[in-house]
Amino acid sequence: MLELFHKLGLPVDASSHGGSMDQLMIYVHWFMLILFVGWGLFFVYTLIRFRSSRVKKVDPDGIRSHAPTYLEVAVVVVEVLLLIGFSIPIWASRVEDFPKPAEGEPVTQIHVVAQQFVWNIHYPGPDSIFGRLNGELIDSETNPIGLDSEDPAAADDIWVVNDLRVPVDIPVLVTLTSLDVIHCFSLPTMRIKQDVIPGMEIPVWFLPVRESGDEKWQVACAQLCGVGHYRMAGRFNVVKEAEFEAWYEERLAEMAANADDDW
Ligand SMILES: [Cu+2]
Repeated sequence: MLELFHKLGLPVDASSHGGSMDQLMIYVHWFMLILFVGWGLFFVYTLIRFRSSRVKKVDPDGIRSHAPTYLEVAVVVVEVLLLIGFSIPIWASRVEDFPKPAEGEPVTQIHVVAQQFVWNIHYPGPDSIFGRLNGELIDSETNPIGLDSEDPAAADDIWVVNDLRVPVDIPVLVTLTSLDVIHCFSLPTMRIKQDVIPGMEIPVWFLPVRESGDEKWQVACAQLCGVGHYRMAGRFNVVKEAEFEAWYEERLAEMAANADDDW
């Protein structure tokens, strides 16, 4: 069944929790198919059963059978089952299992600053402390997140634009903020979709369980956020830990070189 959905365009699932969400989606689709076929057949039945050549006189009392009530109750029972039996437990496990970097768990921490029409991504570096951000320092070319280089915690920080990279098999904890309007942080291959609201810091997490390799994965915006919304898409790569660290060092050196140029 899952294969059929993949053929129909469902993205690959490379996260630890994606399987349960896909399963729920498959149940919902089966349910919709049953309802669609059921109501469709009933509609055709009424067209034939109550055609004008057969029913000459309108019956003001209408239907007397209790079958529709029972059917409606059955639909409600299935919907409640999907909600209480599947959706709420999946949501609860997502919320309860939040990674805890404060307790020493290995976690990739990322701060994503959404902006019309790019994803600015801030990594705290080996000290795991995000350097201070100052809105007044924002420069779309040289400092899109307003990182304050005076703060010692900022010394090992890096920022990148539209290039989200994370190591495989380590939980990723993302804090989402917005510079302007409401955006939506969407990682289809991680089954992650979270609105980004100006003035709020919203956490979201996932565990990538396989590398992206040659596949083109995206971080996309799933809210119509302006005229350039269509191009608000970045690359999203899940790589080996060593590969991630090499990339990190490279970017850190590049940023240091750029900072020297400014002097
Ligand atoms: Cu957007």
